[in-house]
Amino acid sequence: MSILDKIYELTVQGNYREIGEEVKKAVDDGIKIDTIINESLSKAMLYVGDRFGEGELYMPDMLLAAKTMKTAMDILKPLMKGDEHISEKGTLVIGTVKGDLHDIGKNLVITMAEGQGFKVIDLGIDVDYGKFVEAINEYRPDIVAFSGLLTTTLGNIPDHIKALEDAGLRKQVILAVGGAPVTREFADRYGIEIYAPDASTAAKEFVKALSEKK
Ligand code: B1M
Repeated sequence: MSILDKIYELTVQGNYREIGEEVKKAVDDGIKIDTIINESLSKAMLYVGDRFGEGELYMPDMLLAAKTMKTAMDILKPLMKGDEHISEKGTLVIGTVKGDLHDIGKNLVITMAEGQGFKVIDLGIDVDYGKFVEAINEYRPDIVAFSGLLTTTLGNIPDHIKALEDAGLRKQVILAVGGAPVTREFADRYGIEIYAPDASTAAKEFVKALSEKK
């Protein structure tokens, strides 16, 4: 079994005790961090979610898989930040939308954006409308990103945008959105400038949007 397959299997099994050792081995073998995240960790989470959706796995399985992914990311994240040639490109404010507690994908977006040299303000999960407004006033970000994993709470995104409009802040920022159920059509419907299906694309789109702005 390849090391990437092993990491995938350990994540599916929720084996947070052994994942660290394998991830370190993969890094020592020269496997790119992006590859470990995209080919093993993210794919494993997708698999676990699908089995959960089909009733074959249960909530504790999802929690263990999430804990395993977090253990792996705690090892990978500092290695990504170690890139010394990176300079601060801009400021990003990001949060998971109101009513939604999922944060693994958001945290990956943060890791990738930081890797591209962004200063990131993480508002956390289940973020209230006013919190984005406060953060824009305080940090004057270039980009504000919403992460949404639940179809039920995606409907809160227009209310997040309305809160920005009411505060007169909408035009001051570039908006971005992502998360498993989000589509380009969804972003277009609400005039959100950036849609990204995954964390690497998100970071690339952030860089592109800033270079077009300047
Ligand atoms: Co939840 N959950 N969950 N869950 N969970 C999903 C999302 C689900 C699809 C599982 C399923 O049924 N198949 C389903 C949603 C169905 C739907 O609405 N369509 C679901 C459900 C139903 C629920 C609960 C309601 C379950 C219950 O209580 N009955 C509950 C809701 C709680 C709440 O939020 N109010 C719940 C709870 C949980 C846990 C707490 C157990 C745990 C979250 C732990 C945590 O986040 N700290 C959890 C998990 C782990 C999942 C799955 C299995 C994995 C999510 C994940 O971390 N994926 C998930 C199944 C799935 O997604 N297929 C599921 C890995 C991560 C790397 O991917 O988050 O998609 P993702 O992020 C990607 C992209 O989407 C993108 O980049 C990331 C990296 O490439 N991206 C962005 C994300 N945000 C972005 C922002 C951007 C750009 C890109 O900005 C520009």
